[in-house]
Amino acid sequence: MADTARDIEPAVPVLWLLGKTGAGKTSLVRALTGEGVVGSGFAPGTRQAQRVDFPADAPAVRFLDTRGLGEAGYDPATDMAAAQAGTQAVLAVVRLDDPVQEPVAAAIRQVKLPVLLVFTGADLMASEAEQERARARFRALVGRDLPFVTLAMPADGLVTGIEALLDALDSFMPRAAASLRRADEARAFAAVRKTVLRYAAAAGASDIVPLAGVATVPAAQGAMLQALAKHHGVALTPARLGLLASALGTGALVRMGIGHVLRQGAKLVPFAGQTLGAAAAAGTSFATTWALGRAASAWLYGVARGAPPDPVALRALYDQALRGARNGPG
Ligand SMILES: Nc1nc2c(ncn2[C@@H]2O[C@H](COP(=O)(O)OP(=O)(O)O)[C@@H](O)[C@H]2O)c(=O)[nH]1
Ligand SMILES: [Mg+2]
Repeated sequence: MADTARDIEPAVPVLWLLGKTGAGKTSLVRALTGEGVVGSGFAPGTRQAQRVDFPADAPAVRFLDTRGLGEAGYDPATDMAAAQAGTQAVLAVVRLDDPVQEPVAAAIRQVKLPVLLVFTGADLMASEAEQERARARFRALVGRDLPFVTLAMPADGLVTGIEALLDALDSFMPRAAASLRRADEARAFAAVRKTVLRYAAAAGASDIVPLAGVATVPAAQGAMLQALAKHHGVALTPARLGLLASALGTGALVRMGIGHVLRQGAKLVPFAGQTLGAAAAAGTSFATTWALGRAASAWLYGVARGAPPDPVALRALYDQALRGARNGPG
């Protein structure tokens, strides 16, 4: 199944957002990409569908936000045909607390594309049982079972359910899901960026006082990893550190005081020469600590979700962060 999906997924897959005005389509794009203005739905009478490219400058995935279904005097037949022809999958956005769902159900019954039901407004329902009643009602309207996820996207509260959505998307749009997952990871890093900066600055300062550096660079990096692991809810066991070290393969971790932990993993030994060279070439402990923090955050993000990034991607991220740090981290 996944292989077939990969074969038919175009370079820039297009996801069709189908739903009534106010269902949460724009909120969903925002939650997935960080872009879009919530509440800027179509004024009744507006004709065109909106497109959102992500990322805007070099799109990896595109959203087609069609006009809200069920508006008085709007016959969606033409728009539906165009969307059907120009997209590869449908995210049908349905608000759990909206009692009038027939327009969306009718549209879904006609669509000949994979459909993922995205129920929104979970935070507005009194209980899980009430959520399930609303979902069952909608399922009965559509007349068949479809994969679904349930989201809460309060305007100024905690957004939940996005990971389940990305997992569901994996099965029919793996590339789009991967690209959106990277965006989610980047936002997760933004939340710990200041922490990483603080530890990198502490490590960098110890370069200026070389004797102190012997103790403080490893201490700063070790403490940083612990802080990041705690943030991601991951227990930093020696086995996991060994995995991170071998995934990075750069030696970033060799500079850490917990080297004895790492040396237990024989895998690290062959990297040692190359590693120390790389660390020296990087110039400052600031840069290597920053890069370690960036890569470790991505790695912990993946570990927390049962899917650590592959070593090639992780190393690319580390190198990129290292280059960035030498020019001042962005
Ligand atoms: N509490 C809550 N509000 C939501 C949720 N999803 C969307 N909203 C709000 O509903 C309104 C309409 O959302 P919007 O994304 O613009 O809907 P669209 O017309 O389908 O694009 C906005 O004020 C959103 O903040 C949700 O899951 N929970
Ligand atoms: Mg909208």
